[in-house]
Parts: sequence; C-alpha cells; structure tokens
Amino acid sequence: MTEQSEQLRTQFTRESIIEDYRVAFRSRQASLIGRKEVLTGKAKFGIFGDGKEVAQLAMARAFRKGDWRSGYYRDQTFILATGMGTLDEFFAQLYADPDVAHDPWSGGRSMNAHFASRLLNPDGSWKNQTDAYNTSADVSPTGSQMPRLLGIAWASKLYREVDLFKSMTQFSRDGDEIAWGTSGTTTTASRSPTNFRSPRGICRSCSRDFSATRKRSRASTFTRSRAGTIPRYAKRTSTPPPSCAWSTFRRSSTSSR
Ligand SMILES: Cc1ncc(C[n+]2csc(CCOP(=O)(O)OP(=O)(O)O)c2C)c(N)n1
Repeated sequence: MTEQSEQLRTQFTRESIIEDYRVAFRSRQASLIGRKEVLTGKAKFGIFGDGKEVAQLAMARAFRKGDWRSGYYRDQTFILATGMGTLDEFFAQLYADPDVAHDPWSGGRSMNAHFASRLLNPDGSWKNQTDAYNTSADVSPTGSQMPRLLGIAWASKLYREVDLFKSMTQFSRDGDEIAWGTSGTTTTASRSPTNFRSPRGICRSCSRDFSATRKRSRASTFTRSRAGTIPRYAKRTSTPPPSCAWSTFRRSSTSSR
C-alpha cells in the first residue's frame, strides 16, 4: 500500500473515498485472516484492529509529517493509511520474522501490532523526523502509551521554548508538531483484569459478587479453548451487565487475546 498524496489525505474526493474504503477493507481482511492464523496455531499470538477502521482513517487524514503517534495494538488501519507500514510488514511481525527488512518495527522481537518508526539511518545518523510520519515504539502494558505521549508533547514544548534546541531542525518544526494518542476504553478507566475484581471478589465495575468463581479458579487462572486463551473464571459465570468493565475484557478476550 502506498502513501496517499497530501491532496488525497486532506480533501474528500471520489478517489480519496474509494482509497479510504480500500484501506479499511484490506485492514479488516488482515484482522480476520490474522486471527485465523493465530487460532489455527500458525502464528504465536495476535491482536487486531477490526472495528476501528473508520476512526483511524479520520486520524490518518489529520496526521501531518513531523507529527508523532503514541498508540496501542489496535492501530493497524492508521499505520496502513499513513503509509507507515504495509500489510506484508504486518504479517511478517505476526510470524515473528527476524529480518528487519521484513518487520522493520521490531525484527520479530515484539508481539504483533507493535509499531515503531526507525529513527536512524543505516550509517547511524538521525533521520529527518520533520519529513516523516513518526511513531514511538509500542510496548505491551496497557496505558504505557500515555507517559510516552506526554513526553513527546513535552518535547515539542521545549523545542518551542528553549533556544538551544532551535537549531535541531531535523527533530521539530519549532515545536509545531502534534502528539497523537490512541487508547482502549478499559485502559483509560485504569482497569486491568487483575483489578476488575477486588480481593474479596466483588467486581469494582458492576459490584457483582464473583468470589465463588475466584476460589475455583485459583489453581489455574487460564484455560485453552477453541477461542484462544481465556480466563477460566470468565467461562463459568453468567454474563454481567453490559456496563461492566470485566465483561468487556471477557468479550474481547474470547475474540482475540
Ligand atoms: C498492565 C497490563 N495489564 C494487563 C494487560 C493485558 N491486556 C492486554 S489488552 C487488555 C485490555 C485492554 O482493553 P482496552 O484498553 O479497552 O483496549 P481494547 O483492546 O479493548 O481496545 C489487557 C487487560 C496488559 N497488556 N498490560
């Protein structure tokens, strides 16, 4: 997939809308195919961005050269739409291909959908970041994109205010770049599966009592099923109300994690 021209990215034309549709469709197919590869054991682990295609196309249209992303593992459509990555690279990372020519984000070292810009040229010199779409390297802990996002925004402030940095024009357009962040809802609510339930087994989100299932699942927290690895207690309980963060985790766990 090639990088869209600046005109295609800023205006809605017949061609730009069709191109956006192509990106979204390919991205959706990558999610469906990738998930099958994981659930049939051909890839080690997979996490995908289906459902977020349109929002990420919109973000890609507003993202300019010199800007920075600090995001998370569901951003594949944005990465494809900006031309920061290709489907070949996406699948190379899924299969842990150790060749950086194939997986330039991590050389097979990261889980899939962990994106990163290469900041150095082969000779070790800095690349010109003001002429590129940039992303900080994704890491797995949920919410860890947020401190990085703040750091990137803070850097822009310093490039604006500190004279010493004004000459470093390969890093900043006088602080004019934007730091973009993405996140899931559970992460923004500071919840992880380990803290959905209080020590006494009461869900902190919906107040339901899961203490009985907690005792049963103590010996083995996770189990394998055709749907992948899911928390055992999730299988044995009835469905909590839709507003419950724990049930959100349960739903997404059974689909891709
Ligand atoms: C600190 C930490 N705890 C737990 C996990 C396991 N984990 C991976 S994704 C995820 C759910 C995140 O949900 P949300 O932020 O809503 O994003 P979504 O995937 O639903 O878009 C969890 C708990 C993790 N990666 N990091």
